[in-house]
Amino acid sequence: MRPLTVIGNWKMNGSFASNADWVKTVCRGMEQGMPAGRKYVVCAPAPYLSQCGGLIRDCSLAFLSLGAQDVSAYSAGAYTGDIAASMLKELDCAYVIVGHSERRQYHQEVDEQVAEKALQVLDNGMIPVICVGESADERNSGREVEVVRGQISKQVAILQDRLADCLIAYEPVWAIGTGKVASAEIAQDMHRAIRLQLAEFNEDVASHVGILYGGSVKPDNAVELFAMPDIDGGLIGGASLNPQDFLAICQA
Ligand code: G2H
Repeated sequence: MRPLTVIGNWKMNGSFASNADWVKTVCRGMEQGMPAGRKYVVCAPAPYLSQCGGLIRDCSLAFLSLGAQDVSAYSAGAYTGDIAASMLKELDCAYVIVGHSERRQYHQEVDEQVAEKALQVLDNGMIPVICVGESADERNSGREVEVVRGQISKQVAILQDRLADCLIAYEPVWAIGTGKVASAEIAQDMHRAIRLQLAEFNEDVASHVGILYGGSVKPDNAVELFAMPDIDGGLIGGASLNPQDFLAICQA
């Protein structure tokens, strides 16, 4: 049984004051009781990981963890501005997003690099959240499955069986921050396609790997999405900035 995982991705938002409010509000809400067997993660911007890690530790809820939004593909050395996976581990991160479409779009990240980042995360005892997804043009020309298959096959080639310890996030680029959520059926179809592709490689990996949906998830569409058999949770951007909306999605 795969646990439902809900990950908030604050992207480049926050301040010391608003982060403290957010974590306190979410912890207070979660202390009232949450559905059993789920995992919740907040991915804060790198400069705030230490602060958020401390706040999360203080509320000591076993199901709430800290995550980062990116990591270096290298372990250490002359890579100005990069952050090593070992450093994220020291800051108490348990999850790291890799290959988000905004990294691919604005920083020209490619699949091989994304897989190398995932390896760094795994080697340091954390869980990579590997993002894949097609653009609007790719879907409109009927190539969405081919594009996502291409992204997944590069991950399989490099990560092999270690994919069983990763999460995959299907985030159609046309649904990210646009308010255009993929219907639960469209999302389920792609999640199924990803799982079947993984099963071609290794059935065990396919049945273990959690596949999250990301792209304009809100409290009012989360229930339907999370009810789908191959959707194992969500990666939440805009709606995770509001602690009440994040709590509502976590309870969906
Ligand atoms: C997709 C998602 C979170 P949003 O990027 O990663 O963002 O929910 O704002 O579409």
